[in-house]
Amino acid sequence: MSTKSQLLTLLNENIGKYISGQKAADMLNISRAAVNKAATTLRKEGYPIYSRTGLGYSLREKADLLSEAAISSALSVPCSLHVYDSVKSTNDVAKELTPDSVPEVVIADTQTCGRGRLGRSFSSPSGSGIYMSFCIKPDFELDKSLFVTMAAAVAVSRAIEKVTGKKPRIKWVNDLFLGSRKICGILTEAQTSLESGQIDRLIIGIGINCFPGNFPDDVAEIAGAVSDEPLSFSRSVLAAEVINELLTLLQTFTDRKFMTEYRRRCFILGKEIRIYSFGDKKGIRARAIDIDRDGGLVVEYMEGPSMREIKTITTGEVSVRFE
Ligand code: BT5
Repeated sequence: MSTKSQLLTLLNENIGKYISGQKAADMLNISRAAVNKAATTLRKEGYPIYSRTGLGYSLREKADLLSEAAISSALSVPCSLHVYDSVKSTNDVAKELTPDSVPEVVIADTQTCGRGRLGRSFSSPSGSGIYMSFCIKPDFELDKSLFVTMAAAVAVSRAIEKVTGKKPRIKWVNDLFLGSRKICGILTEAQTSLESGQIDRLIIGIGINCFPGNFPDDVAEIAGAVSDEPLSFSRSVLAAEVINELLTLLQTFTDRKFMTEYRRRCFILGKEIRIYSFGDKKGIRARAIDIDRDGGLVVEYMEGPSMREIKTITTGEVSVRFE
């Protein structure tokens, strides 16, 4: 645990009381300067830490610490948890793990190199989101990987709904929205054995903006949060619910029953969209009609050489205009 998390844990355990800098330093076995630095950083991240000369530091209300203990206590399925303050990318950490009898789950408070698809970056500010990756050893073939992303979208939606009552909507294939704002992205990566066509490991990466975060300008234009009110729910409880929902769903997802819910939550069906093939900036106008058995998006082209033709797309990007 970092000094920052240690101090926050200590203050959380002593809500409303002042702990002197010296006492905190002694208890955490660090210098007073390190305590002061950690308190300043935490305050910048929005934690309500007060300091008074002669009295020390105090936290007025319980802070939302993403902690292994808090996540474990809300889990209802077996898994092996790895919780960090900061990593480059939880997907990269998860790739180094070997799932044995139970899935491995890596969770971080912030990522310094969070990834989206196609080399895009995923902004991962500290104190406001959940960045997590599942490393599982699946017993299905590579062509089911698209379903895994879709199952994850349904599982995260269920978890958010359970914890906050909000109903996220899915934008095919891997984004969750509340209103016109993206609140979650999912990146599934596979390591396969060429001989068998089987997946050795599947890494399912999920990034959720829980509360308003410190985003760069281009991301701030599109990103939203599960709740606009900081600390209105526990990130640890939401992380645990995502684990509960996803690991439960993955036990039966090949029966495709969850697809009915995916379709119901998918807000682009019936809407005019633009389809961007890789590298194409202009896109082509189409209407989203359905999602087929294999997870492909069935569209009717509204312009270009395929105008009025109905086709199924399985990769690429769609955008939709919000009224
Ligand atoms: C995604 O890619 O949305 C997949 C994101 C997966 C992130 C998780 S976090 C845990 C795990 N570890 C990782 O390193 N990754 C996974 P894509 O559909 O390509 O969307 C990327 C685009 O979303 C960017 O180009 C931005 O426009 C936008 N974006 C970036 N950060 C965002 C954020 N925090 N919230 C909403 N939109 C964001």
